Amino acid sequence: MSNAIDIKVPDIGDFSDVPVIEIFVKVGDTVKAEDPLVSLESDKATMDVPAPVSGVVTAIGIKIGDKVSEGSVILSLATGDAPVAAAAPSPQPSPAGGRGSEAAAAVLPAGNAEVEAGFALAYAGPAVRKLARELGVDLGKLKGTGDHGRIVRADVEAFAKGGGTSAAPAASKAAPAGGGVGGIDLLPWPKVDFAKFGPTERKELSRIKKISAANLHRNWVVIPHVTTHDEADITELEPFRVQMNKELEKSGVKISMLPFMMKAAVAALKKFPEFNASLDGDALVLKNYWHIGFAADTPNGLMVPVIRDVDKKTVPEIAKEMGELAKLARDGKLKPDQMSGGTFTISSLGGIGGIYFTPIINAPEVAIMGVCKSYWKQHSADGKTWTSRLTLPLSLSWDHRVIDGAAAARFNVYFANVLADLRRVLF
Ligand code: CAO
Repeated sequence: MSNAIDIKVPDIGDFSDVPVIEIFVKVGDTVKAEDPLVSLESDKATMDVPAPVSGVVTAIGIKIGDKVSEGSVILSLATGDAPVAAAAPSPQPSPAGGRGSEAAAAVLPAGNAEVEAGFALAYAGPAVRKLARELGVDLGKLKGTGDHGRIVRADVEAFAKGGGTSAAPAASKAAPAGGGVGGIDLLPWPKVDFAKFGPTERKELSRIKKISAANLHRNWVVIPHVTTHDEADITELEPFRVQMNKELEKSGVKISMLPFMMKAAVAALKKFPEFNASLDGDALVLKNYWHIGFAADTPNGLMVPVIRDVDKKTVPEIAKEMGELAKLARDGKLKPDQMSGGTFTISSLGGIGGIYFTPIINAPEVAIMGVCKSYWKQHSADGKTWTSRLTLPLSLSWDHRVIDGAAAARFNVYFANVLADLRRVLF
C-alpha cells in the first residue's frame, strides 16, 4: 500500500530562514533513501537534505529562493511501505563559498593535491561534490552557473559529458583581470626523478596544509600584495607587560606581546577603516566590528583562529582566549566558526625569530600584520646622543587594489605609536 509522507527540514542547528538554493528532484521522480532532495545555504554552510526513505515525489512545496527552517515541508513522497517518521536524516553540510575549513577537509576526495585543493575551494553542495567524485570530475576546473557562481549538478554532468562549457582555468593559469594581455603561459612544472640524485622519502601533505596551500596560492595570485616594513619602540611597553604578568601570576594567564598588538590593531583599524574591509566587486564593505585572526603554527600546518570583538575585550581576556584557541588549533579541534569572520590578521613570529617577512593576506581581508622578534637597537634623534631601544619589527602586507602606499605607511606609524605609548588609544 502506498503512503504519502511530508518530508520536512530536519534539525539544522541554529539556522532558520535558510534559502533553498537548489532542488534536485521534480514531481514523478523516484528517489532512494539518502538521495539529496534540496540544497539549503546559510551564510556559514551549504546543506543538502536527503530523502529519509525511498519513494516517488508527488508534490514539491518549495521553490528556489524560499526560506525554510526546521519543520518546513519540502515535498511529499509516496512510499510503498508503512508510514515512517517524516523527518529527514541529518543534513549533509559543506562550507559556504568553498572556503577552507575542517568541514571542507571532510569532503575532499582521495587524489592528488591539485584536485583536492580544487574540491576544497569549489563552491558546491555535498550532493554535487559526491556526483563529481562519482563521475571523476575535478571541481576545481568548473565554473558554476548557479547563483554567485555556485556549481550545480548540471555543470558537473555537462563537464562529464565532455561539453566543456564549464571548464575554467585554475587560479594559477587565470588570465589577468582586464584581459588583453592573454593568459599566463607557464612552463610545465619540472618533473625530476630525485632518486637519481640521492635517497628520498615521500610524505603526503596534511589535509590542513592542502587546504591552506590552496587558499594561500589563490590569495597570492589574485591580490596585488605590497609589504611595508616599520618598527615599534616597545621599550616602555615591555616592562609594563612583565609587571602585568607578575600581577596576574595567580590567574594563570600569561600575556605575550600579541594581545597588545591586537589592541593596537583595533585602534589603527578604527582610525583607518579601509583596512577593516573587504572588496566586493567595485565596492568596499567596511566592517563595524573588529574580529582579529592570528596565525597559529600547529603540527598539521598553519591555522588562523579568530578572536571576536577584540575592541570589547581586555588584554588579559584576549590572552586567555588566544591560549585556548591556539591549543584547540594545535589539537586539531578548531571549529569552522572559530576560524571565520576575521577582519584583519596578525602573524607573529616573535617567539621564534627573524626580522622582517612578507605575510600573505588572508582573503577576503585586505591587510595582514607580520611581526618578528624584538631586539635592542641603537637609536638617535639627533645623530649625537644614542640610546638603546627595544624595537619590534613590523611587516604590513596590503592589497594595493584597496590601499595606497601612503595609507599603509600611516597605518604602520600609528600602530607603532600606539605600541610605544598605549595612552594614544584614548585620542
Ligand atoms: N619579540 C620577542 N619575544 C617575543 C615576541 C616578540 N615579538 N613575541 C613573543 N615573544 C616571546 C613570548 O613572550 C614568549 O616568551 P617566554 O617564553 O619567555 O614567555 C615566547 O616568545 C613564546 O611566545 P609564543 O609564541 O608562545 O606566544 P605568542 O603569544 O607570541 O604567540 C602564537 C602565540 C599561537 C601566535 C604562536 O605560538 C605561533 O603559533 N606563532 C607562529 C605563527 C606563524 O606561524 N606565523 C607565520 C604565518 S605565515 O606562514
